[in-house]
Amino acid sequence: MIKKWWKEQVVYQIYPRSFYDSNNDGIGDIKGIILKLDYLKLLGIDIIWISPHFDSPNDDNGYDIRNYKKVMEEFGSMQDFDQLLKEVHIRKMKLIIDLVVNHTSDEHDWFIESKSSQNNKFRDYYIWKEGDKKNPPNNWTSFFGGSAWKKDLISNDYYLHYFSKKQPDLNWENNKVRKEVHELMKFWLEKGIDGFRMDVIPFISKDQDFNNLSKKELLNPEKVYASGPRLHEFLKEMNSKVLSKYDIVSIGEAFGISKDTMIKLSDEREEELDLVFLFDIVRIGRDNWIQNKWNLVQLKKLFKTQSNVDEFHWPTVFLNNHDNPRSVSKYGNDKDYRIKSAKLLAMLTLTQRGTPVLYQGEEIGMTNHNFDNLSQFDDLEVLGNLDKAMGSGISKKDYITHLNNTSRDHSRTTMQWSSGTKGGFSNGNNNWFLSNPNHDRINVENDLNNEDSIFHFYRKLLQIRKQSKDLIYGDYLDLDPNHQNIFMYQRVGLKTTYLMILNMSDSSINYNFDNLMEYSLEFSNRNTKPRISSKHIELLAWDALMFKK
Ligand code: ISL
Ligand code: CA
Repeated sequence: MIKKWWKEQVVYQIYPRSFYDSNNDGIGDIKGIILKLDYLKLLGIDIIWISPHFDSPNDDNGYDIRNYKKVMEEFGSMQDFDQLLKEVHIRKMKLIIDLVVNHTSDEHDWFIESKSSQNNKFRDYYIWKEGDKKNPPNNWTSFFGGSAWKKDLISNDYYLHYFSKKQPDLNWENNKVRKEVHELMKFWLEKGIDGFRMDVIPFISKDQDFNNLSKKELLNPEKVYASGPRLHEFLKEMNSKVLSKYDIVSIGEAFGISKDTMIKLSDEREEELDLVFLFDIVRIGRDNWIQNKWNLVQLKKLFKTQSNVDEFHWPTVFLNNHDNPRSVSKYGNDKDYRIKSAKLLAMLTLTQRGTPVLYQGEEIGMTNHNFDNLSQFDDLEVLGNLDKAMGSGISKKDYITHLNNTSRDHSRTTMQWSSGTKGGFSNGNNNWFLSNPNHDRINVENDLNNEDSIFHFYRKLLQIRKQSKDLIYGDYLDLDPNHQNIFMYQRVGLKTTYLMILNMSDSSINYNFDNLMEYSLEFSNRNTKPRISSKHIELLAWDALMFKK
């Protein structure tokens, strides 16, 4: 096992728009992040990942970039960014940025040129095809609804867009595009950033046959989009020309990839990417906007698969991000056991094998929002998928019920800093998005003042993790993969073995376990000591216990 700084550290994702507004215009900004760095340092964060901070018309909140070398005006200036990087480094933390290069905004200069005529020298920067009579070139679909092709009126050709029509896909077959990407990466690396999170990176290589998808493939087009023939070649090239020249971390958002692709992408010997975000866990039971039932046995299997590839693979561990609902609402019980179950999820995230990635608000147990009408949503995906949802025979009301479990907007409500108006996110009165009204109880101020809070639980666990290489690098062993409610696993290090027992249910359980007497209790989310006999342990609802020997 090769030791690396990014295996030992913990990442915290910031969605800048919703994090903290320093100038009261209702939009979170870079200065706002700077003002909260001490808070993140206190929590024990090492690496901060910010969602896109580049100039953008914000069709998809910054995942549609108009200019890669300019900061989004609402977020501040390049000077503010440089200041952020400096302040992060002063505090001995690291900063990674979002690299969105599968597509640009349709307002990027390259696209404006590209669509201006068929002979333009930027024409080949994007993917243009003639239609098939009156239809688009093929039946590929966009994740935000409808065809993945849009007809352009100037040349009557169609361009490809896997996401919104304002996010045209770049043509990676073109050497010049790849050079531009390498160059813009170097621009930010030369400033001293510490790495990239790479947006939908497996989609960059397109199968040049552009065949229609089968009915089955249409249900999950990401699986096809993520298996382009030149993906590994493009990543190896990027690695040798750019990444390998800096001591940084690369994390690929690996939406749609197969297990084999995952194994190759993040194999240390292949020199492609350091880490990947896999979606099996965070999207367990998901089918578009529908959340189906799932169970703990399935979940445990997914953890086992990603942890036990071999010593050349290092996973990431996360239960939230800006595209998914809040973890305490999905995996915990955000009603009767919000605090306790959020602490259990903290223990799960911070004691698995892999680099933990936390998401803003997770550390105080922020929950899903309760939406009761379509106009309350901001995400373009909600309206984008409306026709398809209606076409599947459900009512608007049902669609909203589903979205209350699945919408990306749950994670985008503004950060809850205090019990004040709008949760202390901004002092203005024109916020870009909602604050969850439960900010009156759930907020950073409360958590900081209470030693028993979710925040302090994360903080203490992060300290424990930092002090033990065995907890970080130890082997992962699921001791009871078939239990329906209990997740019990070991991390077996060179000197110390850790044992975690998590009761992921609302019931108390008298659990049979033989060798507990050999262990001592290291940390837990209980106020009282659990009763342990030579053969049993009494577990209360949502107990999370860490033992060691
Ligand atoms: O909503 C989804 C698919 O229906 C998500 O799973 C998401 O689109 C997918 O994970 C890719 O996400 C990334 O690229 C998108 C952007 O909207 C997301 O915010 C980003 O994380 C396009 O850039
Ligand atoms: Ca602002």
